[in-house]
Amino acid sequence: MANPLILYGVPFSQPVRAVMWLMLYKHLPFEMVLINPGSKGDTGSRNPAYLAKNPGGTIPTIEEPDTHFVLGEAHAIMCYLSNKHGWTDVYPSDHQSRARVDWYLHYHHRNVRDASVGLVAPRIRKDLNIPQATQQAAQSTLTNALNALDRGWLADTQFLTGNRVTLADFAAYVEIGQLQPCFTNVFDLSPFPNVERWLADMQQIDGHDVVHTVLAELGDISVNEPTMETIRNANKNALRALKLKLAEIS
Ligand SMILES: N[C@@H](CCC(=O)N[C@@H](CS)C(=O)NCC(=O)O)C(=O)O
Repeated sequence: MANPLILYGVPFSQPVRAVMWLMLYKHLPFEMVLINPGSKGDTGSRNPAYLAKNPGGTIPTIEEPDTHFVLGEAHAIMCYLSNKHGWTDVYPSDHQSRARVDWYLHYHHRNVRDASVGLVAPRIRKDLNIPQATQQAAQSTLTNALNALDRGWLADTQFLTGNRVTLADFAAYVEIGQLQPCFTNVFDLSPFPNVERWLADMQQIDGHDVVHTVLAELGDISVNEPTMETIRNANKNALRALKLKLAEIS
């Protein structure tokens, strides 16, 4: 049997969660190797050993132990795995349907991803010292993106690109989902009813609860910001939950 794929990252990272969720959803066994974003330590994303794998120093990265193939960027990873394993349910083979998924995946980076920049990272990644003006700009970009999702992408379909869940939905949910009252509770999503309906549907998708253990553990951070110890424990408990799930699917 081939050695399982390695996923470098931490469960708290949004793009890491997107990749984790896809692999759990498709029952692809993997091993998670902890890499702390922003750290220069032995297990840090800015350590030379990790930078040799991913020069940008970001998580996630995957590595195939048998071929030594290494790949960074969550969306590139999700597309690669879908192509490799023929997962055409989540990444359709029809050119136009696939192009719509790609459309969202490209759109995501400077739009929906700002949920983390504007609302979550400032409370969790104090080391980044994200300026107030950047946070405000990111919140305004996020609001525009939520309007686009609510009035456009999700106006007539159950999921972002149609009536089946695709890579686009995994990528979007890990950003928007983290804001909900059941998790960090840092943004009012009630002005976006189609987004709220979609969030509820995404919660029913296999793997959701395991992947979001870290957020359930962290709880509401809207009033009191979590300590480093709380964040570490949330990641630890999430890893424990992940290991149990992986033992089930391996
Ligand atoms: N576009 C990248 C974004 C990855 C990213 O920003 N990851 C963060 C953690 S959520 C990171 O690794 N940051 C490194 C740092 O803070 O030095 C992807 O989707 O993989």
